[in-house]
Amino acid sequence: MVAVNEVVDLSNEGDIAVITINSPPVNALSAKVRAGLAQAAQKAFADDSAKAVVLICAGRTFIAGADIAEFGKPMTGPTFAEVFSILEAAPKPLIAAIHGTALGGGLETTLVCNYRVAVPSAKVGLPEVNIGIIPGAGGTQRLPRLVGVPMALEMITSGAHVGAKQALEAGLIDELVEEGKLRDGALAFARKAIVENLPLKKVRDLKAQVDASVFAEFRKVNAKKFRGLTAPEAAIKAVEAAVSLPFDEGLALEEKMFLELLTGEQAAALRYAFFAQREAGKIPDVPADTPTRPIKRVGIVGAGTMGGGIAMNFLNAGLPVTIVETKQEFLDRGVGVIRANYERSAKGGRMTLDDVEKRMGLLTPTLNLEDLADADLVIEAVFENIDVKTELFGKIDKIAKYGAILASNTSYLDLDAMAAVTQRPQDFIGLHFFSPANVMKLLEIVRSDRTAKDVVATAMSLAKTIGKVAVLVGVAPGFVGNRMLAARAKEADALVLEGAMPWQVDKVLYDFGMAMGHFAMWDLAGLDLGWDAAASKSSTIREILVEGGRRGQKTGAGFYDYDEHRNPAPSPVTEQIIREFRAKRGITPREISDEEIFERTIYPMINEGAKILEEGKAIRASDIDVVWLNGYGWPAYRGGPMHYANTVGLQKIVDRLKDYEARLGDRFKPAALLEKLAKDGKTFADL
Ligand code: T1G
Repeated sequence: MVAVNEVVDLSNEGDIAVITINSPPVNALSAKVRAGLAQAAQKAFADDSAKAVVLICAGRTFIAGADIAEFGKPMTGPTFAEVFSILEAAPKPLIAAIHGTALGGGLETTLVCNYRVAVPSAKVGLPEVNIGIIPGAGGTQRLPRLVGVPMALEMITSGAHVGAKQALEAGLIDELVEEGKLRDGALAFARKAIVENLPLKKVRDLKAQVDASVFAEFRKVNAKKFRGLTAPEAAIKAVEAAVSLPFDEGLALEEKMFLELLTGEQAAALRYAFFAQREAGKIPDVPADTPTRPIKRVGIVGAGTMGGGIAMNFLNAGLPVTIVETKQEFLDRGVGVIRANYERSAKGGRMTLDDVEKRMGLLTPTLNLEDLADADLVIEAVFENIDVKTELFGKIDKIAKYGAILASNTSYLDLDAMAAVTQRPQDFIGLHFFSPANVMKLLEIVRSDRTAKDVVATAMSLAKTIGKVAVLVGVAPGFVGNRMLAARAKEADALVLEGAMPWQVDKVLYDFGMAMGHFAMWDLAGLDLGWDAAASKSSTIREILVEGGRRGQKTGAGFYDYDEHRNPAPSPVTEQIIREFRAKRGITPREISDEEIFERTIYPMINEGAKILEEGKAIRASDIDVVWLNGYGWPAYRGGPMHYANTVGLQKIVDRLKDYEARLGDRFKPAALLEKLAKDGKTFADL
């Protein structure tokens, strides 16, 4: 075995040369790896004793792409094109041996090899659009030639990972080898290539043919999904070139578009979001090796919408769940909803009926709180009322075993008050799921001053187990997401009073890229969320709507009117209610510009984010962005509210807030941290 450089080595197994890349954590195609790979290949190709060459990676995965950390910096080392032209000119069979995830430049590397073998657990993909770019090393030209245009379009514009079995069926992989025996399997394939003198197949020599109408149809079908994004359209154009242009011209067009996107704002924002999500998992005072508590059985109190959704996360992860309700009818309804959700997934082919029964088999419904005595984690998801919750935790504290973690799913109530009624505040934490809890990725993990570090570590790792993006936040009303949402809500309501219509406000947010406008979001969540009929006195427009039976999408009417397909339309009824509401309060409506709507709904959120950082209720600004990207439909290509503020410039935001403060009051007063950063010419990224 010869070390070509620190991350690539070359060895010989009889008459087969083996190039091994070993560059943790994911063998990214960094400058060092590119240089080592080029040198190793040239050596192996020049070695007459080697009749074939296997390219394999050490560690947990094959090359998972270019090194994203190198983007935005001057490129060093050989280019992808230089390395790939060496590999593609292999004078003897070159076989890529794939395990883990061959992604982006990693999959492109295999496409310049003659053959690809993989273990069944491997996945392949071209996820570049997820970071605002397109494959830049031939993927848009070679993949359509190998798997056909429809599949290539789907893979490149979705960034989805494809399993090895499906890749084999598509001709992307030539052979599946035994799980855990990749090296042996690859060597056996190489030996077969030598013995059977298999041809030196080059993907670039294949033809990509398709009817041009496929592209028009693809654009039409995905228009909504690609809204606001620049990379998917560039990817479609590149694949079109794979059909219409000679290979090298298509490659040149791909590279041109790749470089344009790479230096663009969307790519910068999406790259930021990529690393921000990974950074969120790191807690400065809770080292990665902090021992965690074993979670083998979960207890959930409350089988309503949230309780049921939360339970599904653990059932999906194979963890047994005991779910408690106060009445049999509530329990039956809750369990029924869980089963119906699973059966719908099975009907959609996303799981088998056997999977449904396996998951339901892990669920133990009960009316008996004592049945939680052996749970390692108990999560309450009952009615949002502090008295109800503290009384419940008083009971759970007496039942739950020593070392069990007690958690509340509250979305804004005082966690410390709940922990204080137990003898074990150190075992108490907030697990704030988002509705629908089995779908939404975000999990706000709320740490109180008394929460033990191993409880924090356990919650953070459990979030990974159930496929959530976890963000650790401090105890404050509304934590991070809802607290900032409240700042936006205050202005959205004020703007409607002053003269705007809900659909005007929503259009501004939607055009900015939000998944949904503010009032449309309320209609989805239900205008009666937290509404108390007894206390309702027509004191807000929302109360009047609910009193009139307009509770949102579920009643076909809320701020908007909805057709049978739940498509929203501005409502003359709501408009009339708003006009009367203003008149009753002597408010003369005024024309409000979209720009004012934008600034007054977004800048106070950013200002609230700065206050959250000042108070230490979030570890870093990028955590706040991860909350908004994964829980509140903030457009990923804008990186999140704090990143967006950096792109606008903090001084401009301070100036605009001060202008509104002078006109509308001190609720717009810039946070001290925001003012200081602006004055120092800094951004939230400098914190
Ligand atoms: N570059 C640099 N660092 C990377 C990386 C990459 N491509 N992928 C992962 N990391 C780091 C990550 O930041 C983390 O670091 C650690 O590895 C573990 O990652 C020419 C231009 C591979 C499926 O988009 O999707 O190729 O936080 O926590 O959950 O066309 O990482 O520990 O310090 O995510 O097991 C295309 C991106 C690049 C794949 C593993 N490739 N990576 O997931 O671990 S563009 C991608 C992933 C490209 C070419 C173009 C995932 C993963 P740290 P992790 P994981």
